[in-house]
Amino acid sequence: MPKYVNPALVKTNRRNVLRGSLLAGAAAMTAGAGMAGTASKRMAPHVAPRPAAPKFILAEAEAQVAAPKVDLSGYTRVQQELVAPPFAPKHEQVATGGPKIVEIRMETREVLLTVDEDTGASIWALTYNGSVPGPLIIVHQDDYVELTLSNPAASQMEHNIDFHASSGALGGGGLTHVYPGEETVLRFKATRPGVFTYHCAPGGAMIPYHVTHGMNGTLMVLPRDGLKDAEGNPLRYDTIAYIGEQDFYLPMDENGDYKTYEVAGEDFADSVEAMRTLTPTHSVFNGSVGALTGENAFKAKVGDTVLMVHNQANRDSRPHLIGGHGDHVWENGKFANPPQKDQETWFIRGGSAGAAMYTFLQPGVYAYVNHNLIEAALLGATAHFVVDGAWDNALMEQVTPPHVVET
Ligand SMILES: [Cu+2]
Repeated sequence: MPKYVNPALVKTNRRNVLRGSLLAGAAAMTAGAGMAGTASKRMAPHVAPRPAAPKFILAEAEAQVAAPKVDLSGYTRVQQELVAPPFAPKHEQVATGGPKIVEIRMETREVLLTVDEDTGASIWALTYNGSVPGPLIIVHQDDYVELTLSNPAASQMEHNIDFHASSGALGGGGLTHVYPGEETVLRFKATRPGVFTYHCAPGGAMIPYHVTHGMNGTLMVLPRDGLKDAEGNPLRYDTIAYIGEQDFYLPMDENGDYKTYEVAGEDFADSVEAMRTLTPTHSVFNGSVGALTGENAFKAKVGDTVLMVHNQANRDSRPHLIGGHGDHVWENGKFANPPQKDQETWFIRGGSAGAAMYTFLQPGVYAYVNHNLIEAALLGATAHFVVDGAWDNALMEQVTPPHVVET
């Protein structure tokens, strides 16, 4: 079976791939940006040859080689151990010392993921480190992110990564195409504070295909002196709730049952047709229905302050915390702008991440939903916070329980 490393390999859909995507050409090319001469010996024999790099990408590669080297000798190197969502890696809210080079490692893993246990809906998810969303990365402004991106030899597909936080080369996408069995290292400076999406972007129809197969995540760049409210006072959180909202477009057969596939990439032709409807079959938090409810619900105590980081790499969303608020909301997710106060529902633009901070005032269960309630209730976009503590009657009290009224 051929690997699906290049859109052109999917015979039935070559036309779709090449039609209607501004980046189709750029994509084909960026695959070739990875340093001519070494590619052929690294490629598995059954993998299609890399397409020739267009002139502008070769020029970009040459420009890098010709550019003066940067002296980073004054920087301390640290390694960040990435953890699976919804958790955040160990980090400082206020940076100590000067800017650092933060080394991280991610693998492009293709994993069979059950999206909904009730229906058996599944997908060969394309992931960073095996999770949907990919891990949350946290650095401070002016740190360097130094990513080693590795594509296991067993993979079916080529992958790369576009960091919205970075500058140049298609967000790094042009410099990080890795075929099965390859790895690459990209370093970029995190010049702007905020929460930013990252995602795979191999080119053409493969861009939405990879993104809607789970290949996206969040990089949080904290201000060096930490978060602040609109007046400039420090804001601190007790925990981070990292929520990646994912729209899936799962192909169905003529009976309306979800189709299954043997390997990653095999669903490409069907997926393109499903994606063209622009109507997701699922819109879930953290990869599957129920990933953040029940036993998987977030836990907190009254008085705890949570920073909810919400990533949506493809499609608009409008999160709302039922029974709570956004005390401070960076709807666009960019911390150089003052947060909005006391929000009820905020808007996450597809292709971005946002952040909202809330201090729990009452115990009980809070539902964090996409307040397109059809998506929350029918498509899966619901998470729960279970909060312990003492009830405050001054804030709410059931004065009279429901009872039958004599008429
Ligand atoms: Cu990918």
